[in-house]
Amino acid sequence: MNKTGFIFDLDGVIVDTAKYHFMAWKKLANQLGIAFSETDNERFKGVSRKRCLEILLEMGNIKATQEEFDCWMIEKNEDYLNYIGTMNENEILPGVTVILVFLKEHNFPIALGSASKNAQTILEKVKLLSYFDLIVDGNNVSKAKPDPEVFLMAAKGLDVAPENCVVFEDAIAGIEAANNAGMMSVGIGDANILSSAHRNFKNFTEIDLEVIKEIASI
Ligand code: B16
Ligand code: MG
Repeated sequence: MNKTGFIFDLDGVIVDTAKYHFMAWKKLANQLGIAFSETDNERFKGVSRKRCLEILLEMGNIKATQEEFDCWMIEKNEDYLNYIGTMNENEILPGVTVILVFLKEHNFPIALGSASKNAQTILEKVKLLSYFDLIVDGNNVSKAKPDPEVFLMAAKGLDVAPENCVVFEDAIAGIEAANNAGMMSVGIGDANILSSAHRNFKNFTEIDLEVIKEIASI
């Protein structure tokens, strides 16, 4: 039987980096005189850095020159990298490591499928990099979720057919991307929000190994 490939989103699935993204966007928003709340930050989850800045500037009705835009992108990322500077394995979301250890022990192909350009740095910081056979992130893709590009690239890299891949995602656009790729989508978070997912769990502690075995048909 063909092996199942497991693809993990990063922010909101493996670690909660959204709070650090929020701090960095909030700092820039304050500087530009734009009101920016945690609710506004929800719109930024799973969205590329460039698109996030475009949305922020639209919110503030600010027209930026290309030079300003590039400068604010760099500034936001430098602040973000500062905030995540002290991240360590204590920030891995509950239940994630147990699943990764199990998948690795059973030789399942594992990939990361994230919009972040800082994915590798974060996996290194939380000491999970060695679990991943492949990283597909914001540095590799040209089309953002809900386009299936990121997950199709991961399936190809893992040499697993899309229909044999399972995607763990916390964002609506990510679930749609997985569905568009013809993969099994597993929503991590609020089932009412992630209603288009094939399976839903609040977090990884709800996914016991029996569920993984069932999904992987072992
Ligand atoms: P960066 P994910 C996404 O990660 C975040 O959810 C989103 O808020 C962020 O803007 C995006 O990565 C880009 O991140 O600025 O580090 O390149 O959920 O796709 O893992
Ligand atoms: Mg996410």
